Amino acid sequence: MGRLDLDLYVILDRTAGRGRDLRKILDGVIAGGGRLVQYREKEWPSRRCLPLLEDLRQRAKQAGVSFVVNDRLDLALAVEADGLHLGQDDLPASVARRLLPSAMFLGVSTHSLAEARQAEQDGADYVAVGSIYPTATKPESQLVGLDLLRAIRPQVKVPLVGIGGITADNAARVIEAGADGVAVISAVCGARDPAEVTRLLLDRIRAAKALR
Ligand code: TZP
Ligand code: MG
Repeated sequence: MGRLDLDLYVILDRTAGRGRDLRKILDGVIAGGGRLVQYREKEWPSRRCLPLLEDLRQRAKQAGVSFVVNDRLDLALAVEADGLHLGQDDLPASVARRLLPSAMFLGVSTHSLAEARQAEQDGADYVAVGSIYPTATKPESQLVGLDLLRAIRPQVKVPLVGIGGITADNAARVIEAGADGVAVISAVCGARDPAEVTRLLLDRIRAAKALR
């Protein structure tokens, strides 16, 4: 498994893109210097996802950008993604770890210290923590705030990624609270200029990391 650059993790979500082609958004992310993207589709059945997913995977590969599939192990395997990301209601991480090729990395969403510890024990390569801020993208997500990041940081060894309501205006605070990177959906998928926002987020995140 190559090293993962988790500074900025851009999640490509069709709904958040509000009708815009995810390929265009991905091209913007690549132009803005993004190094890690995820494909997230909450409505379409797997077969319907596949043509778009294959295109996105190909584009990411050509650009040397790491590519993760959310929720669905079968699709992650089908497109030879670099990784799979699972939540607390998906296939258990321990089971996914057993089924994934060892070169593929595994990420897990968590909302408590106990879940973060369990994810690490189950073989997660990074742990996402959220929702850090309120978000309309996943309104049902538990609001955990920066305090949970601060609590988890000394307790797990794997990298932590903050998620939920993160923008260029608050990304630095997430890094200061102990995250190794931030994950965003609407900040980029909903942006008029995804490349510009990607650049700005990366600048702010890297500046905050340099100060630690
Ligand atoms: N998990 C916790 S909050 C969230 C997910 C998938 C949504 C993040 O979306 P946004 O638009 O970056 O707030
Ligand atoms: Mg999930």
